[in-house]
Amino acid sequence: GPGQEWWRRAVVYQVYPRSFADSDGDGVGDLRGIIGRLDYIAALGVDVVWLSPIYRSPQADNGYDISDYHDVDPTFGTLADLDELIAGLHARGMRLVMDLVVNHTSDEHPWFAESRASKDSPRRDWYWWRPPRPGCRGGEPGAEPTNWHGFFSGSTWEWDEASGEYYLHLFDRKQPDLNWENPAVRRAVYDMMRWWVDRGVDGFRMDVINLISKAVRPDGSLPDGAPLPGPSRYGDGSPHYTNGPRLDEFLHEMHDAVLAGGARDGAVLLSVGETPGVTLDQARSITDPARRELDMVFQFEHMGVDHGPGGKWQLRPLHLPDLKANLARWQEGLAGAGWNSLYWNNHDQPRVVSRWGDDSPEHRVASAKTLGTVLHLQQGTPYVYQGEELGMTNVSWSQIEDYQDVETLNYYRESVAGGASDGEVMAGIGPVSRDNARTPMQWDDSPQAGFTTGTPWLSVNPAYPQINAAAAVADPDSVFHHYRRLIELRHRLDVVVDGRFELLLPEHEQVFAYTRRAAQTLLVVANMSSEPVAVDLPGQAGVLAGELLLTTHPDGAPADGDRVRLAPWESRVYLA
Ligand code: ISL
Repeated sequence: GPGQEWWRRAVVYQVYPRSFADSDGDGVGDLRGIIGRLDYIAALGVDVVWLSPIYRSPQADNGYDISDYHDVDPTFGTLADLDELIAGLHARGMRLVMDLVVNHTSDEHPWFAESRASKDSPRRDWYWWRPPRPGCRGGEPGAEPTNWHGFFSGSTWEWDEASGEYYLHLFDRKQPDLNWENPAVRRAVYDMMRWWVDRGVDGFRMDVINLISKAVRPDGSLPDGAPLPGPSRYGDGSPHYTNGPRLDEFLHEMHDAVLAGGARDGAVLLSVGETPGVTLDQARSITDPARRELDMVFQFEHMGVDHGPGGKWQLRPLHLPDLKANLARWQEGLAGAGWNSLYWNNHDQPRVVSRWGDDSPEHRVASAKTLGTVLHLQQGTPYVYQGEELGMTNVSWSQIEDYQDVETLNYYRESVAGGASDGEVMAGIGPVSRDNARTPMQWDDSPQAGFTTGTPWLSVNPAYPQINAAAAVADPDSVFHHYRRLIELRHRLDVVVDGRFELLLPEHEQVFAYTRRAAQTLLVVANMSSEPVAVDLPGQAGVLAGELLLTTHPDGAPADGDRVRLAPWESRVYLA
């Protein structure tokens, strides 16, 4: 019944197929590569695999630009391979969540080709076509229908000379936005989703799903955004397309049309919306079971706590109290109301051990484990991104030629064209580029980390001789086995699923400590720094005298009353 859904106790593992395992030596990961590694994934103990897009695609954004929703891209394999992957997961008691990218398609999708063909095309209205700004000539700078700056730099509008109008693309020009105002578009999406459910998928991760409703005016026009700081000629359009006026309505409709039907085996489906810019109130409304929209969302506030004034390209050192305050706010804000998803990493974020841990040889393992501990024992559904369970690190290449990611390349081009030096721009890109997450999975210490027998599409991180799956699986003290134990705790203990979260020592700059309370009490205390620390946890002497369930440092000093001494990056979990 409601409140008892399987995903409340589940842990999800994200596979980015291009970078996971290459079975045929072409340098790009594929479905047969994943099939060959299912026992590895199962050994971690996860319940679900979320597969980043494998649909047919020109790969302008590594598959987040789809040209056929009903087929597998030949780079990754065939529909038969996908069926085999689903069967292989199900046989091991795991489920498959597909990435659903329906804010936009590829410009090579037949829907868009038809839409673009002429102003009178029956599919014209499936996308956002608008004339140039009044008094302007189409194609000239400033003639765009709105001043919006795109996620991947430049304008969100592309001029189409042939039909004399612009089309909207919040991301790359090869990713035109679908017009969700048109009911035929929505029906086509729901039909496609049901087709995948019938094939055996168990849920959907919905790409930028809170961008599907745009704040269109009755006359069809879209509002300009406030000017961006600096010399940019663009504005911030995000208030006009983020969490738009019809978002709840569309999600509810999708729920009734697809999600309510459940999976092929009769279980409930898992739905998680990727929602950049979502507020706690909106997330509460989207994930409130009574509203029947989505099970959970990926919020982004905690990913922004170390952004500088220039945004994601200007990372600053983390101020721990900011991160704790943010996560605690979401823990409390969704408790008993909606549901949290818990993540440090995905294919868009730098590696957390390099970002908020300490990736030096001395502290890498302990800091990766401790980051896992403080995240996994919160309330919600944890997501592990491939390689996170090994403590994989950033690459931070210094030359733009080493990078492949469209967001990184466009940002570089736009910044250098605007007068910034190569050095300045590269200093921003190194620690944050999405390619940090996309270097090939490190399987063993053989050439190319065992990812491919050919030349990998993106260079392997040179750290692979030390950091790889074979070494981690063989070492009982590895990050891998620590993650496995964390996952086991969630499966075993109701308090991890249901316990009420309370943050301790909110202002402490080194220690992350919290309790979870239900019939039992769980206490997590973690040193999030590379210096030793001693703290008092007033009122916690009882649970500190309880069972030490999990620790990064088995030789650590026992708690003394409510006082705890922790080595650098030491974390402990107590149960009473
Ligand atoms: O990378 C980001 C945060 O650092 C975001 O700007 C990101 O582009 C945004 O969260 C949306 O991401 C999703 O949609 C994109 C795709 O490129 C990403 O890989 C995907 O996760 C467009 O489909």
